[in-house]
Amino acid sequence: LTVRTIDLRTIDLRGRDLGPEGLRRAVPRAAPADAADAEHKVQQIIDDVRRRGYAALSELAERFDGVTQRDPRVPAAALGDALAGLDPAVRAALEESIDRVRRVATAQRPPDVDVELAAGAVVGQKWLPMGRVGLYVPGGLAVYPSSVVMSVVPAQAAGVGSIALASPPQKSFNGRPHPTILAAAALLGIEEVYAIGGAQAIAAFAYGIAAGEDGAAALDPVDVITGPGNIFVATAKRLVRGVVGIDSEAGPTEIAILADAGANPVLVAADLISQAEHDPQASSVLVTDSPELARAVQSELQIQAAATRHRDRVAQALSGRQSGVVLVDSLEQGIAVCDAYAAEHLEVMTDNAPAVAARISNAGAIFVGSYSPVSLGDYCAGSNHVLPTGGTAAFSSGLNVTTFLRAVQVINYDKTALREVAEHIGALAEAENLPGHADAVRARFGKDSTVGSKA
Ligand code: HSO
Ligand code: ZN
Repeated sequence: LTVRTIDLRTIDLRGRDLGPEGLRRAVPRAAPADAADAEHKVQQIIDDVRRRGYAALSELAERFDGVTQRDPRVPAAALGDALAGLDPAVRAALEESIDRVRRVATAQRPPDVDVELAAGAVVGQKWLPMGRVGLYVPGGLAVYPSSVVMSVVPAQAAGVGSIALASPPQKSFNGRPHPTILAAAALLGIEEVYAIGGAQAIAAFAYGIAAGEDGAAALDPVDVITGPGNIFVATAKRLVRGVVGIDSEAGPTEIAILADAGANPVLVAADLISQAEHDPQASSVLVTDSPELARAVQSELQIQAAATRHRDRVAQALSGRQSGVVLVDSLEQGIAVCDAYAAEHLEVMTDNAPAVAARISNAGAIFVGSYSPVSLGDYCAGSNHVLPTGGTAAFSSGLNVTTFLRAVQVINYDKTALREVAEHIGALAEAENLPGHADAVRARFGKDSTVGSKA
């Protein structure tokens, strides 16, 4: 048993008055990935899939996944078999998770509105589901049936009629996605599942695939693609954005913990490790005004990390430049640091945690108090675990029901109500040198109408 020491760096901001931009530079962050190389390769894959459809997919499955594939569609029987073979304890856990996530997602649905601005002047807004969505579920090391739940349930709660799922073919499972992924899909009633991985899956969803010569049915293009993935998946999503909608980019996972002297170092260390175990690139950040807590957490980390199953991954993640302890003068400054960092997950373990949490502006999700660890949110809280990373929480949201809805405004004025604003329309149309706009209103009030003209 090789015990690697954890080298979690300390960033001491005490006595330093950095503004928001200074703080953004000071917080631990991975070096930005160089996407240029991936971009070229990914564009070639997208073009190839667009041009040659199933033939390209089959070649790419051979090349990247080492499987021979004629039709990537997973047959219904395989989904049924996977569900039948699912460990009952895992099934019960998934069912509880589905139930909780569904209750929250359903409640998230924003109400339609109708505003009567004047007599006979109504503007409404209604939320309509996307017609068809494509959900990507990563394969390889990370087999996350919980992520199937997190992607599918909000789409179902939004009322999306057509949901397709793609996950990489696995050599060890006859070229199908991992059976737990298939079982989770089956549990959720998803029937359209494809064994397609990487950038090729994103291309297939964005552009669709024509029916194959040897009987493979057409894969219809989708309106929105969501789901985490590696650099190739993320790059492909970026390249097809505009053709389809995409969710926010989910990179390596992050946890930040804002804690004061009263926090339990055993719990803080355990939670930092819990997300570090995902990936050597994962980030674990402690923000505290207590040097004593920082010291206690550092020594707890050595003990706990040595005993954890994925100790190598954990040690790498905690020792990387993307992780660290940030020492601050006050809770005030701690909050500013957390906002500058904009963590995917932020735990608040301070005195009066709800009040402190309420003052946080930037985080993908906020976990309040000692009994709301990120692991709870990953599986069973009822919140979603597909969340913005890399600071993007400052401007984007995790998966939720609105990811799969569009707001459509509905305008309904009667003649009197239109006449009331006709003059304003005329004035603005003239100011923008678009007299046809004013004419279109005037036409409604008779041929010689001067409605809307100032004269
Ligand atoms: N913490 C991950 C999600 C996950 N955890 C899946 C366990 N399984 C990113 O939020
Ligand atoms: Zn996790």
